Amino acid sequence: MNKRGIINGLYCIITEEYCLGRNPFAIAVKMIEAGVKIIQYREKDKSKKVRYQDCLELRKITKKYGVTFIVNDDLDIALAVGADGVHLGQDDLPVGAARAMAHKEFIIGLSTHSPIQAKQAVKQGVDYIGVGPIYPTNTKKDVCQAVGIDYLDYVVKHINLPFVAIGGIKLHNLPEVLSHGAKSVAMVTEIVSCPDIQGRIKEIVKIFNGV
Ligand code: TZP
Ligand code: MG
Repeated sequence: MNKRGIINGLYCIITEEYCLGRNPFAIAVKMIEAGVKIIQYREKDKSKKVRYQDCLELRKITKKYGVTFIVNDDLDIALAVGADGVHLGQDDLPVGAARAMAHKEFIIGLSTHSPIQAKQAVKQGVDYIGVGPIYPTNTKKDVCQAVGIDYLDYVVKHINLPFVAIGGIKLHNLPEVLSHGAKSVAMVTEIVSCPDIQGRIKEIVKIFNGV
């Protein structure tokens, strides 16, 4: 797989707790049927064994449809299930250590919350960065304060890396995020907590397309 351009459009993150009691695998299929090309698995409270089993199943589904599959935090699980990449946080395994264990095409993403972290991410050789939280969100329990659109503006202007804007992004503020130069946007609750996942994704895609 060619890593360039992989971070583009809607980046969906699945966390079962926010899925309104629905099966996360069925939700993944709905996302894919609606045209989503990248899915991240993000579970903070499940056991490692369950995370591994979930990821095995999601890898099967995403592979069948040619969808990029990223595992949050767990490099070992990502490698064990043959995921396309891992998304690391500032306190996770350092990027260099992760890179040393991964194959050439493996995608490594890193959450960043400040210009300093973005510049370090460039030096560390990540494939993309997360930029946020742009707006306040309750989805990430250990989250730092919202960094606002100013940090997005900084990244657009100064950082030559693919990036995904994240944090509190909803239908109503998506146009603002896109108008500031984001080409990829990650959402958790706006999608998985919507009763009509496919309808919601269609609305989001319309906004991406400027319709
Ligand atoms: N990283 C920064 S904010 C966030 C993560 C994982 C949570 C985003 O969730 P939501 O529901 O889209 O605000
Ligand atoms: Mg993390």
